[in-house]
Amino acid sequence: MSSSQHSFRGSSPAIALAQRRSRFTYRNLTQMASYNTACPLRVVAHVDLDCFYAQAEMVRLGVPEDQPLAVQQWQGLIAVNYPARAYGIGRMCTATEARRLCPSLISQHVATWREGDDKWAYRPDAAENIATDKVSLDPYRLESRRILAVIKEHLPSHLQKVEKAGIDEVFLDLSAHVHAVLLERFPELADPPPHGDSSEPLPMPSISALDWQADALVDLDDDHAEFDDPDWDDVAILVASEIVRNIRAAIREKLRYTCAGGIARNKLLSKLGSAYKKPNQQTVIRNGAVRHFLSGFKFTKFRNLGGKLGEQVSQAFSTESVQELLAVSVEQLKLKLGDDTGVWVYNTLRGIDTSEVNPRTQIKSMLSAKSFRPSIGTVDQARGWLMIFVADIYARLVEEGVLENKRRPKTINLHHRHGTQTRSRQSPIPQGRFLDEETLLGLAKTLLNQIVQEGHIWPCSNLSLSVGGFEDGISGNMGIDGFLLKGDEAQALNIGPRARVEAEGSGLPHQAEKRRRMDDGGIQRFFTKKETPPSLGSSDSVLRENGGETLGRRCREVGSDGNDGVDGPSIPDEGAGAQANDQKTAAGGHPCARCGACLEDSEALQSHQDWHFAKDLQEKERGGLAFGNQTSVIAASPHSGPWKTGPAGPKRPGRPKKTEPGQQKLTFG
Ligand code: DCP
Ligand code: CA
Ligand code: CA
Repeated sequence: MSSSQHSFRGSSPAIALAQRRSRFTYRNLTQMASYNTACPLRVVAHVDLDCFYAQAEMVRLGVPEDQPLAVQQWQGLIAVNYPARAYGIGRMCTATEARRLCPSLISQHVATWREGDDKWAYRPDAAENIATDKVSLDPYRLESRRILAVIKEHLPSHLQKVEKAGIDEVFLDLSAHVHAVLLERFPELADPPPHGDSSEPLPMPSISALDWQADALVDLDDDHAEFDDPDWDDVAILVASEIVRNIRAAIREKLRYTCAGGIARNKLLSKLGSAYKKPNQQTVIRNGAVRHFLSGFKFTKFRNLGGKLGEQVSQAFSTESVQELLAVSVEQLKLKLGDDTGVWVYNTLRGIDTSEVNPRTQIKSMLSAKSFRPSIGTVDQARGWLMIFVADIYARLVEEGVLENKRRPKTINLHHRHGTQTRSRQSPIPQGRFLDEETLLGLAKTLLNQIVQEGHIWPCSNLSLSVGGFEDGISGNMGIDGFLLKGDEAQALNIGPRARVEAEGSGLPHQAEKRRRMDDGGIQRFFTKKETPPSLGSSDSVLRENGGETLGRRCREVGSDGNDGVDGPSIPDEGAGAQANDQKTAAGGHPCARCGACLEDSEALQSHQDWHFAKDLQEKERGGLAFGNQTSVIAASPHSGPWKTGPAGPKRPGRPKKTEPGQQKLTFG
């Protein structure tokens, strides 16, 4: 963006401005450049694609923009475009109901892999072939990457901080970029502070009116007069809003997608902002508007307050209203929720969120899975599925640069479910030699054979294959060492991985440990990376993104318009990934002992637990989890953007301290 593009208008008399002092200091300005999360001039944006899968299909099929279209998976709908929403169609509808509501609806089934075929494809008869097909999200994953690339291209490479927060959304910390633009447009800001004292206030901005163009502007709080001269936080947010508008225009122009944006001072607010006005709009929440903006919400719509924690808070204070809870003192909150949680909730209700935007674009693991209905009963069938899984995973490995030896996984894991028993086998992937599809398939089959040898494994209701432990490959010449297996790899391949079989609810020692750790976990127990299990209608968790079977809707989602709300399930890093064992369960369903989710039937429960299993694998690869050093305004809080800051997340319960090489410990129920 050039400085000539700026959109400030008007100017107050310079003398009047010189007499007024900014609320911000030179230090605050410098903090912007280093992405300091406590900086009061911080600017964060959230960009979320409108009805993403539906748009992807519209673009692919070249259908007119006003054509109602939904994306179907088996008999359910997983994405609905806005013209179709106008007919009352939402994710709650079945394909049949939707067509009744709108006979001209295009109901496009997702692409599938098919038993006996080595490619995913759009198949007209997919909906009737749930037994032989497996959903492929590759088309959406590819579009997601193209969109991310456009976003990155439109930000200066040395001043970007982009967090892919789901298959169709990103957070952008625009602070450093905006800082650079401010210095360019307001050269007075580059002057040294008076007396060299960085705690001196900045001069007021030399403008009196800001042109917000088409942005939806949240009204200011009552005590903020609209005609107040803008201070630097307003100017910063305006610059950020211009950047977001340009990015959205570029996505539209280059790839034909529309998206919504939210611009505010942190992730919490920007995420609420992007969902505020959809489709194809952006919402600005100035600092002076935060209180007004938040007061209309239920706090259960906030990041991290959608789950168990939110439930606990609403029970403790008999309300879900932000407005009502604002009257509660921090002392009362601490009393009912514990010190850390109390302080964290107190801050969150006031729109304070110091979690970082974390560039985390590299894939850590890939999973390909299938729940069988009906179950499968022979080794040949299982092998057939392994071929599909390997083809699915290998195609994604190629995208990741496995052919060029850029990145490659270190481990492969097979997970098998029979009744309530889950078995898994893991082995290293030999490094130092070219990784081809046959090698992977060979490893997968070896793992299957090991499970088969145990006996009593049929019928099988779920199989999943995953690879993980990605490492940057060594390109160029490799010494001979590179072609030799390291000790533990060789050992594991020779001896075969050891594994455990656990029955659900077996009450093994680690469960007790899990409970104990959670009990003393304070607020941390509420924060896991939120990847709503697919059977709860997850939209784009990493697993889903990485190819886990989309299981369609089983439980009611928030909202009835297909938009699952501002705290929707599409935020891998957010939300109270409720996982306490003592979770209350809804009447009549099949409760998950891990997270308390209530599933419709035992099959759904199994699939859901498979999701947990795969998540555990992912987490394991991420290594030990510890809290980042986040500070809150009131007190040090252990909360931070869970996981995202690499080590910023809760200690995962239920993880045995040590596993043998090649051993995968299951942590169901
Ligand atoms: N998704 C899914 N199952 C769900 C929710 C979402 O498969 N229960 C997929 C399809 C969505 C995509 O993830 O297109 C992104 O999810 P969002 O929650 O962002 O919803 P949309 O992008 O579809 O709609 P909106 O315009 O409300 O953001
Ligand atoms: Ca979306
Ligand atoms: Ca989303």
